[in-house]
Amino acid sequence: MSNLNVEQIRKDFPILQRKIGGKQLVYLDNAATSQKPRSVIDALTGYYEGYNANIHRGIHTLAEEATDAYESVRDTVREFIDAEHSHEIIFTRNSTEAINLVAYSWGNANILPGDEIVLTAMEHHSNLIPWQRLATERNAKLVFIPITECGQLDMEEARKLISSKTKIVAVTLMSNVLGTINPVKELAKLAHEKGAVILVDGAQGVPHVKTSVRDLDVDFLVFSMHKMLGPTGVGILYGKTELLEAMPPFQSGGHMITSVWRDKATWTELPWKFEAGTSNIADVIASGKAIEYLTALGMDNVREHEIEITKYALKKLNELGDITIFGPKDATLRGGVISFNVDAIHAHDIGQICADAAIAVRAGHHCCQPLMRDLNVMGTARASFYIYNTKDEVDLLFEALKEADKVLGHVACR
Ligand code: 7TS
Repeated sequence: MSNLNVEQIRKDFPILQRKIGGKQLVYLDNAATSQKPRSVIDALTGYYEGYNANIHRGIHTLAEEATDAYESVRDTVREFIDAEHSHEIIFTRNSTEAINLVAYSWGNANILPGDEIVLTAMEHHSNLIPWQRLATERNAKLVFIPITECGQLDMEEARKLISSKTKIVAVTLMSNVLGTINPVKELAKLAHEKGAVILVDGAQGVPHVKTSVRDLDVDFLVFSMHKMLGPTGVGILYGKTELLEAMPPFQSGGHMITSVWRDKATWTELPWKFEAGTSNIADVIASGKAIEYLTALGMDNVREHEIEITKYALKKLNELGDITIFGPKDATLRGGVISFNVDAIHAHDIGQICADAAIAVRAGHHCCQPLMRDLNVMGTARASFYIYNTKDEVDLLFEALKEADKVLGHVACR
């Protein structure tokens, strides 16, 4: 048993009381977005009802309160990922925007024709397409670290592919399809040995695995608050000071300048150089509550709970005949994401049958079309867990899949 009191945790999430067609909601789509605790919801209304004002601009009380609340979250984030300085934390809209910021700003300043950008075969489109565009514009080359039969990165290949031509390695901390947790510390070392930098896509990893940018020695880390109990609309870009300082702004306009003339302007310092326009104040403030919630639980406990539930789910789902589960077999090598196909049943049909049982799972390509091609599938069904999920809910998923057998006649039970 993990140290999480799941029964108690569930009481903090109003939506988990929801019934669909008279059945209790079973939410297993956490890799898409997590649910939000009462403290996060209250922080949103607390801001709008109590101190709604634009930040950094006014000297009135509301503006000061809003600015303090917003800026204090920067430090909360800094501490959560063990960054050295809070000016290394940039608020964006989501992980996608954070990656685009780096690909545009760092990429255009550093990538030259013939340079190589090393990605992996398991990247989400968000950590692929910005690099494709950059490579096309700069006449650079994309190189992909392949995946082994066990769904892990082929590190022998990685050692060969990361070379003196490599300028950046951009890799996911955890796959949103396979669940694989990647050895980013080792990849950071390989990149640095060749004079390259590393960007880690933490959209799936950071919500589930304790992450220290200093221990991993990564140059850029991105993640999205909505996948870790926070509201939508807030992404985080962490970057090492010297890299961020050397980078030109991504977007420009109000708030990111010091002096402006008719024909030119000078940029303000970090982190505001990268936060043009009015920020997503309310959602950033509420994001602080999400991090406080996770910190109070303890990220080690979060991980332990997920290993336990993933181990149970892998065992239970394997009791179904004709099921293919993708990714590492060992729950300690993966996060709480299980993609699977049941022979001859379309993933969308599985999703629909689960939905009829009030179970939310996802079906499709999960924004990983190249990986789907490598796996030789059109798509998969996917169940993904978080702190409030229980083994009973896994049992309900199992029952729904058996129901799929009855309805569609293809699942044989061992
Ligand atoms: N990177 C990874 C590994 C992801 O899983 C996702 C979203 C993103 C980046 C993009 O995050 P965003 O917040 O910018 O949208 N993944 C998923 C998913 O698996 N299902 O829905 C969204």
